[in-house]
Amino acid sequence: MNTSSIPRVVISGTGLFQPAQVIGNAELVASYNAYADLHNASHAAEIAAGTRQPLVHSSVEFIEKASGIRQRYVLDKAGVLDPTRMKPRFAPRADGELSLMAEIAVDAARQAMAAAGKLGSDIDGVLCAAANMQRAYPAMACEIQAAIGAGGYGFDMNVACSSATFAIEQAANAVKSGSAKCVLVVNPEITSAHLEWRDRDCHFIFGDVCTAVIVEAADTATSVDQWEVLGTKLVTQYSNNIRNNAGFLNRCEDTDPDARDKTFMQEGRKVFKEVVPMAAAHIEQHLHTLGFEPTQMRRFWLHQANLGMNQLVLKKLVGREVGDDIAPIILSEYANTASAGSIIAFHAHRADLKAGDLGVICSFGAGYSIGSVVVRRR
Ligand code: CO8
Repeated sequence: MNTSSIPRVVISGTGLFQPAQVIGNAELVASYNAYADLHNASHAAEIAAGTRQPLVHSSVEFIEKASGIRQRYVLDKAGVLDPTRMKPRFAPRADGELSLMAEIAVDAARQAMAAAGKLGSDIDGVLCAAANMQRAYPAMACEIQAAIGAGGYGFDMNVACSSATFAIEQAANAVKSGSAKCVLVVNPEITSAHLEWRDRDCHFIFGDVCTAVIVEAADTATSVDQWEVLGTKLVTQYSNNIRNNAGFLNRCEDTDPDARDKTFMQEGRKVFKEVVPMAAAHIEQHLHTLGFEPTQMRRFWLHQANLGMNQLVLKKLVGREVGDDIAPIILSEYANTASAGSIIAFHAHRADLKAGDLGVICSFGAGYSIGSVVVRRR
């Protein structure tokens, strides 16, 4: 292909759906501790005999010190906080109704479309990219495509916490190659349904949201808020340190569908240690291939898993401590929202940048997977 004919690609709008219900750390810990007390009471004889370890209480101080998370949005607070349930409760929907994942995706998508000045008929590619899908098929993306009146094609993709950045690369490549003109990337993250709320080590980590991004050719973009995609870079490196074994083979393996390995599991400390240097090196190498230094970046919209993790990545990159102005933190309010975290940061913290300002959107998580998107305000 003649490179001069490859279109420039822009992000021309973003959207964010956030649930109305919030769980603060104090009520989360109270619910977990009530669950632990109930669990210990019902296993009192084994605990007394020394054949079972009692569950230990969680603490707000630990959560805030270890992670920086203060609250999370969820689709169903009552089910999560019920110590006899410890998971959200969703009413089943008939096949003819809009599914829950599609419903929150359409909400975020409509916001992004309004911001970009696009109608459904302008969109000819829909990527539903998230850390888990509500069903195997038909693809969520096809349902979302129909609900917003888009044409073209849609497909689902899952790269855990890097689903959004990996999808932005696919969208940018589709526009560059001509297979689509205007792509909706949508990230419905219903993490509350695959988080293990009964595990003290991780019960505080995640929240529900949906983000959406419009990716199109610069010459079709009419939005006042355009971000040229200067480059994208993806990497994966296999690790079992973040894992969820729920899948379609479970019923054939005759395993317990409610066993601990069928929801989110991680070796958090190992992840922290291994991913920080990987992410910093990845961003640095990506910027170098584009002829930039990290210190030229006006803003870093990083994955939102842990406050300390982001501070360390930034320190490695720019050689000093940086504050919210360089690397905004949204996890204190939203917790970890899987692939949506860096997109929430980009959505909420870009209005003050000027034309020509540079920034990096970067995700890191299970896989391991890291995706970076370097943008410049037009
Ligand atoms: N309250 C009180 N004490 C606690 C609690 C608690 N809730 N939890 C653990 N402790 C105790 C531990 O038992 C331990 O005690 P001891 O020292 O006596 O053994 C002590 O506190 C320290 O525990 P840790 O070593 O586990 O604590 P850390 O300082 O490492 O902090 C974190 C734990 C916060 C989990 C931290 O390690 C972290 O954030 N790591 C990074 C993890 C990360 O980035 N993961 C990415 C996951 S996201 C992703 O990839 C997407 C997956 C798909 C989405 C899934 C949606 C559900």
